[in-house]
Amino acid sequence: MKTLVIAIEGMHCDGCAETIQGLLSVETGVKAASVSFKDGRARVLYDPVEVDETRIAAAIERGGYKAKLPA
Ligand SMILES: [Cu+2]
Repeated sequence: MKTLVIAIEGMHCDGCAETIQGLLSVETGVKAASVSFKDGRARVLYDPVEVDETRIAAAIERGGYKAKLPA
């Protein structure tokens, strides 16, 4: 299991964070996700066999937000 902390742009309120949390939690391989509007980022616990960072970022962007993978 791996943890990814990913910066997110475009959240306006706690509702946005909840929306993203929902998108992440249905992604295959994601075991847990917590999104903070205040911090502008998500912490995602995932199984690297089932999903990778690119797909996690894509799940966030499906909601209309911008995800920035750590360099
Ligand atoms: Cu919002």
